[in-house]
Amino acid sequence: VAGTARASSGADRQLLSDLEDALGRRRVLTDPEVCAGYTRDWTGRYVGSAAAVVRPERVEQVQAVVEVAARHGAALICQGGNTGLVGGSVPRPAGALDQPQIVCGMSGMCAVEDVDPAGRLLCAGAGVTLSAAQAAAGRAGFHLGIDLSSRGSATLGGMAATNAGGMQMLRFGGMRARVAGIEAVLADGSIVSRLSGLAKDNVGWDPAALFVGSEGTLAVITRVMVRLEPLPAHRVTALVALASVDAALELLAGPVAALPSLEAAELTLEDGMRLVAGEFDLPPPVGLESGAAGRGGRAWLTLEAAGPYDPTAELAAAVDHPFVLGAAVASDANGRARLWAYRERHTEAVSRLGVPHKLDVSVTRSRLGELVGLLPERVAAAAPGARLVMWGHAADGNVHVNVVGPPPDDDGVDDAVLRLVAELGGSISAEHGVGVARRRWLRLVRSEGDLQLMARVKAALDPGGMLNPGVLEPLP
Ligand code: 2HG
Ligand code: ZN
Repeated sequence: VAGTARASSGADRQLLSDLEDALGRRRVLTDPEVCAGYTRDWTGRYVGSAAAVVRPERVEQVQAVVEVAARHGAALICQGGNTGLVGGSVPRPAGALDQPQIVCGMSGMCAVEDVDPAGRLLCAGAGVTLSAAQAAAGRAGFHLGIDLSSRGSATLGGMAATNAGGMQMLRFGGMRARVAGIEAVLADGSIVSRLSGLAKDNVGWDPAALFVGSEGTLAVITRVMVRLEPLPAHRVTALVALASVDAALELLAGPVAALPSLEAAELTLEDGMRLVAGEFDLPPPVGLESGAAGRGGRAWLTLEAAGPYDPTAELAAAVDHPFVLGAAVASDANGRARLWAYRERHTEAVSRLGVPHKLDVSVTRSRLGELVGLLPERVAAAAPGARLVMWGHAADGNVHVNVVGPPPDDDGVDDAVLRLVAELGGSISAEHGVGVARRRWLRLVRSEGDLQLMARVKAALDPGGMLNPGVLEPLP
């Protein structure tokens, strides 16, 4: 039964008792109701089956789990906040693998261990949530330079494993740029640790470069060291309404891109804004009823600027443009949160419509307008009558394409969207990773040589195929 511990066979019972011996009973969960929270993903599209969920609190306990898993030929699926959207942090469905599966929940490794103001570094257990890390950094006068709507649950380990991007990527980069060091347990139980905090250390390979973005397939990340940025004295958010996506992109490519203080530039569209406002009883966003809407409806940019001086005037000047239908501006925390809600609550709003097909794609900035323009007809052709909601990190050329309507296991619309993106020279995964969801399309954007390289590194580090089997592997 999906989501249920399946301690049916003698081998499984032995696995459980070995895990309990290694970790203590309270760190090994088998109750089906408790396990269900770990075996089902946030969207409900991916549901798997696990023999047990384990919750280590120290790196030695992670080593013990790895050792037991290796002895039993079990698969180990690491999970942070379970906010991933590609099915990579929940087990595979019952019967999909011929190994028992163990979910390794990392939220017990939840200590922020060090904040170093001089070195501008924060070191924490892999299970520390982004918001806990943000709070610890904030108390010392810093921020992490990375922010996601799922900050309350997403963990630093999960964000590193998936190379998360988010809303401030245009200014500070994604996790690959933010991670300064890492500790991880390999499939043979050995520990790799590169947490010296040295700004310069050029002795050979960088394990962080290998493990960030490896989606739990090469090692279990147990500690993460991230870079910090000084908290800006001023921060201002603007929600700017425009007559069309083309107008929004024109504004973004011109005066907005030139703003030295810009930290976020997010695009939302009329259908999504109406949906969010309706689902959460928010007042209509600025500009919803103003002016005439262009092809594809109105569009909004959520812009954020920050710095040592007040950037309000330069932001206002940048959006003083005939295309702008209206703008709302806030610089206090509550006012800013109210403006951000229209953007941040898209994921939640779409989920209320049903189980969405989620495509997280990117193209170069110069082709973003073309992509957003073509998507409605391609989606309508592949899935007549389906509802398409799009939004994204416009400055990164990243669009989140959500389609509600087709059954979860019908991937015709996924195929149509990803083929369009590949035609435009884009990527089938901008920031959510590959997981199991994008396996089928890896060959659209990676050569045989690339895939061989990945397979060889995987075989060298995880010869028994223990770590997140299936994830990041192309379908035959
Ligand atoms: C966002 O930017 C997240 O809102 C989630 O990456 C995207 O739900 C999605 O499709
Ligand atoms: Zn995103």
